Amino acid sequence: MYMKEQIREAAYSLGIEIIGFTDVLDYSYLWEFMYNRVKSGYNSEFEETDINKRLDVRSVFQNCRSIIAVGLPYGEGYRKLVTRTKGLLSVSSYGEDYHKKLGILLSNLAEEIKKEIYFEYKICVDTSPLLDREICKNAGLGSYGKNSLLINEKFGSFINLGYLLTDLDIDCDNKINNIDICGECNLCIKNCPNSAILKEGGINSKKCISYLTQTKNYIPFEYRKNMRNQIYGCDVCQLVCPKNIINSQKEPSHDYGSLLIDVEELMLMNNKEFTSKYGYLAGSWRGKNIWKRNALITIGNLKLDNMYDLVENELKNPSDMIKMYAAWCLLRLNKIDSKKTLLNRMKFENNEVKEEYIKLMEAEL
Ligand code: B12
Ligand code: SF4
Ligand code: SF4
Repeated sequence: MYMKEQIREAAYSLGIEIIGFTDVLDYSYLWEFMYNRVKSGYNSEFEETDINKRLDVRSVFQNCRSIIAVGLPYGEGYRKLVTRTKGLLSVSSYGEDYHKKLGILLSNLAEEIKKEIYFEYKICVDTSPLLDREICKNAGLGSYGKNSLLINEKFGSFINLGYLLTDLDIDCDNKINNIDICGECNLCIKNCPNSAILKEGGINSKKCISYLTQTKNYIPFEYRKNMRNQIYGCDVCQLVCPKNIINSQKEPSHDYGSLLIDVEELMLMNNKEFTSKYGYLAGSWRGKNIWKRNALITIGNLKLDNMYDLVENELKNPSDMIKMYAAWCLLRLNKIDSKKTLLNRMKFENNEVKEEYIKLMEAEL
């Protein structure tokens, strides 16, 4: 049997500081929880809809016998950036896409192990149907907070998760226990801008700002204000969490200034310019138009009046989605002028856009 201490050493030599092992492959103990979550509408469209697939590791790698889980810390020393004029990306999207970074680390780890023993494996980082956090929790990487993040004792919750599904027999320390690490604290619940965190812990994804910045679905008016200037993701429930003090007290490992987004420049970018400037970021996966929609929400929320004309131009955008959010933004910037403009534009629009303009003009925004 290839020993986990040898694997740990190989991992440390590659700079992997958070590592654990589990051979729990059957997660059907979560079936009812997952079913009720979908029934309550708390799931997001980014998830596999077949619950059984999500709960059986062998649906992804049939010969799986054990899992080597790792955490990659990010955002060292990050403190929230304050701005009155710019958009903001969450710190998880700073620098090179973590899917790529973790994928390379896991592949290097597998190569190291292969020097000792031949084995088969599959790399999973974020995009598999499996429950990354539950697997990593069972591997001992951390415990859940009420905000639903997996919190590591030494590094807090600013860690991304990935793992190797392997056909190795490893002597694992399994932990299917849920330790309460929050106690009476409820800072994340109190501070969540859109009240997405449930009283009992866990989140309603449909209300989470991180979800709203990524979804292509329609965003209800009442949620748009709470999105403030977020262009991608949200960090609030992690930044207020006392378990992350450890992180905020560190010296910043980078200048995080590139998380501030010039919304005027973003509004004027074509697809090629967007890909060349932001394509390497994890947060760019939804493409330019979703960022542009979020920029319109930001301009409306920050009341950037100087951009009125630029936004008005977007009423001629070929995308109905952009037109509708431009209309919302204009009404936030100048209700009287924009109402006249929208009424004039009605004759050029299809029924869906017209109906939205009417709804917007009648709403208290
Ligand atoms: C879909 C998805 C989202 C959705 C839904 C998130 C969610 N909470 O489910 C949205 C778009 C909202 C999202 C947002 C974010 N995400 Co996301 N996301 C995923 C994805 C692809 C699936 C998550 C999933 O299956 N959720 C389903 C259910 C089962 O999870 P759940 O409702 O939270 O329930 C579990 C726990 O919360 C807990 N629980 C439930 N109730 C209670 C009650 C109490 C009291 C406690 C203590 C625990 C607890 O037990 C449940 C069973 O495991 C995973 C990658 C993956 N394949 O797993 C990444 C993943 C969860 N996301 C990640 C990250 C980093 C984020 C963001 C921080 C990004 C950002 N900065 O904006 C935010 C954080 C939002 C938050 N508070 O969770 C990381 C989490 C790392 C970590 N340390 O936990 C993951 C693991 C990606 C990765 N591989 O690194 N994400
Ligand atoms: S990521 Fe933001 S919106 Fe989502 S649960 Fe955390 S604080 Fe709330
Ligand atoms: S803020 Fe408090 S309640 Fe929320 S996850 Fe952190 S410790 Fe738990």
